[in-house]
Amino acid sequence: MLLDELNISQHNQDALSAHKKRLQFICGEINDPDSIIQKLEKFQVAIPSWALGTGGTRFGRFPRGGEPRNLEEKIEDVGLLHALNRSGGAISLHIPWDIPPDPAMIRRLAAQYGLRFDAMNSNTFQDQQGQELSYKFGSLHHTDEAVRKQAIAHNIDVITQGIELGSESLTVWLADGSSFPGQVNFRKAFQRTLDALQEIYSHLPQDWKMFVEYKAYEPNFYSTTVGDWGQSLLYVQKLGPKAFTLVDLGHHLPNANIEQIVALLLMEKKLGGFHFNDSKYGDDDLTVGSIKPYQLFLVFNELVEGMNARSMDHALDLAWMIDASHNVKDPLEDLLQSVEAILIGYAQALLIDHRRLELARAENDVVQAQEILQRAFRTDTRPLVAEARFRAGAALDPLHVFREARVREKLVKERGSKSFATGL
Ligand code: PSV
Ligand code: MN
Repeated sequence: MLLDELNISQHNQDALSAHKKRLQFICGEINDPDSIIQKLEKFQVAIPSWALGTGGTRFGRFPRGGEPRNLEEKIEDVGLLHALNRSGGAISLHIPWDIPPDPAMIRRLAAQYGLRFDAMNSNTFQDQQGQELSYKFGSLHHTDEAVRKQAIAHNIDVITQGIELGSESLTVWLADGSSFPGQVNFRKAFQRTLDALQEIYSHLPQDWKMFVEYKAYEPNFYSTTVGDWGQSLLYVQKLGPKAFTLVDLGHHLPNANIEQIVALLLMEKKLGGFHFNDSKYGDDDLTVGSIKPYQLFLVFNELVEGMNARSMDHALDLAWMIDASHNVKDPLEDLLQSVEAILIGYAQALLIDHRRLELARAENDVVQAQEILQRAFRTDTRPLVAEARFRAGAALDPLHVFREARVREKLVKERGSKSFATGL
């Protein structure tokens, strides 16, 4: 089994003394490092089952081989990541890209790797083989009631599959929208979508949550029926207490102040979860923190401050997930980098002295407010993140172990150079 070949303890032994020196330095600089390390250890980010293969654009896709050929192998890959960093203890499925052949067996398999099932994702943005009616002109907002019914039935089916896996939430992302002015009546499209979401909501088990994810554009380019956080918030407020808005970092128009959106949704008790990624021009699903790490930090600042204000559990009360497309990197390496970036940003936010920040704000000391934020942002939190991993039995440097164990080469040998993962 590939997991046994990782040799994490040998690597940790070799890297330990250099790590301890770095850790000692930062521990001398900050307050209560232990409580930060404990929080980092607890924080888990779900890995999407559709991002374990190579992504692509409409111009092409360039896989490097060894991609998981079925759900079992996807679970194996997430298990591998989790063994390396002990921070990816959940997997999020997209139906029908990943229909569990035998839910009880799949649940047991995941548990063997220490994984649970995060949000279930429905898919009414593509037509599937054998599907009766097309989603070309939308699903829940469609003018034809029969199409809406088909999409509702699919979402209910996804909930049923999720119950068997032990998931506790459904994420609905709709591609519904229009590409040309005049194509849809905004008001009627909203109302039809709301009615359909209400129907789906009524099938949620008592302890389930429903996340309504918004996106500014793509695949439609003129309007999207759940296009921004305002529209998502309208839906979830009307739906009820089990419905929440989901923020995907890549789903905003350029320069949107995402941290402010997060702060207000959290205040309204309507922030449900997160899809982490990064982007430069649009929703290009790049590695978390690769383009705008300061934005990621500012988002975490609002999350930490907002969750503390409501005495929320950072690790458990919101759904954390990566949603990216790995076009030119090895997907597993990219996911390791993404989880690392999330933990670094979270750790930096935990360093912020919120009491002093509030004082600076009260005195309109803009310079001091910036100093406080940037002091935390410019602190190298990597030794804290590595220490949290080390305490959890994972690798001090997961990427190094991944490369040293020649994981990709072994996967290509085992699964072939032409294996193809379902997903993006
Ligand atoms: C849409 O762009 C999205 O962010 C949604 O979360 C989908 O479920 C996912 O990407 C995969 O297409
Ligand atoms: Mn998303």
